[in-house]
Amino acid sequence: MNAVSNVPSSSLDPFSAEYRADPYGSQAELRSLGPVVRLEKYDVWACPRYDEVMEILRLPEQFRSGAGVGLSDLTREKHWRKPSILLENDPPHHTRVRNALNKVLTARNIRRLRDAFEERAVTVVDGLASKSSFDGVAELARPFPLDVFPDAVGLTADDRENLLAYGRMVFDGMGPRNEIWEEVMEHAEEVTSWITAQCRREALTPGGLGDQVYATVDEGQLDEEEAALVIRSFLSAGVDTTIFALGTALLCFANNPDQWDYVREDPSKRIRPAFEEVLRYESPFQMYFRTSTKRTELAGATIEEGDKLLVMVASANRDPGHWDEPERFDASRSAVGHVAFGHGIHTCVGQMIARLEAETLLGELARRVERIELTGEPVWQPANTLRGLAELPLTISPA
Ligand code: OVM
Repeated sequence: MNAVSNVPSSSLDPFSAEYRADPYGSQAELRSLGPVVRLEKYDVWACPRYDEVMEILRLPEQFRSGAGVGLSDLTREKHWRKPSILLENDPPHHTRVRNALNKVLTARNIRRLRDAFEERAVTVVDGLASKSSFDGVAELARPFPLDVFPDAVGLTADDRENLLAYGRMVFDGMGPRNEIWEEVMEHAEEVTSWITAQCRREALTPGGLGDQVYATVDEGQLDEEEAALVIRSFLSAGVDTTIFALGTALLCFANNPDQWDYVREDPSKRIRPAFEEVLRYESPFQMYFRTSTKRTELAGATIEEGDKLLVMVASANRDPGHWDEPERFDASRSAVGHVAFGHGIHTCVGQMIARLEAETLLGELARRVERIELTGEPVWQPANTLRGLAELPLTISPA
């Protein structure tokens, strides 16, 4: 990497406790420095503005994922797990896997999950009726996805806490080897072998999404090993992200009761766009990397082959160069164009499931709960690339 240039640089560490204490302040600082900022500590290029984030995500041949979407270069360093054939892969192999998966995650197929999700949302909200106060993460945001999503995939094992431990390994493992990294990797071996066992065809419920992935093997689109890795991707990407999205959604509405009133006036129409605004305002997957495949210019900076770029999607989602009053949570705005699900060939393949989870759980709450109020300080989970709540003390009043 060429440090001698007019590109601004910063000593800011996006994987530090100081950064996490005020991520949006730090992101604003980076955005004001320039479209591309050299991060001294890691010798990578931070891209905190909307336009460059979009440009990078639109050019997967120039800015590849196959060298890893974390800080380490998988072409040079051994990864803690076998790389994902979706997340950490490039065309043409990525394209074949993605096409097979698109046949499974169709709108029609996902619509079929709705009844089960709705039923579960009713049960979860029923469980709160007798409680004067509760933890919104432990009692709402966490149990709901942890139930409905693995059920949809067809997971038969019941020790599902392993999914939480694994999710943390996957997302925190994209950061540097800091304290968080060391802590979550402590049980990597046991958790990984549990996950691997759950991804076998025999372990999955017939007819579930996982079983349908295996059906593409019978049609010759994937091989057995690829099918197992695709199911591993479901279990990697589909749990923590939705738990964090639902937790921050509750916080957004607790902090903005007028917005909750607005949504409650017409939940069936307003929940979905409101959830997009939650994702814009508090993107669960805040940042990840791409690797340059050749020397190129990006917003005036010379990027060398092999350089890592930090794609700061959460920052892009609050870029005042793109959004009107980005610091305001506004459930009535159109958050279309947010990049919380990414953009381009790697855009979140599970986004329709995430939206269905949000719509069913938040929809049930909107119909039954007049007010969501904080009873204490929310606690953010220390994490390297995700942002979300570990605890959210709440009280609710029935409608
Ligand atoms: C995967 C994977 C893991 C984490 C995140 C993700 C956001 C995908 O294993 O494919 O997408």
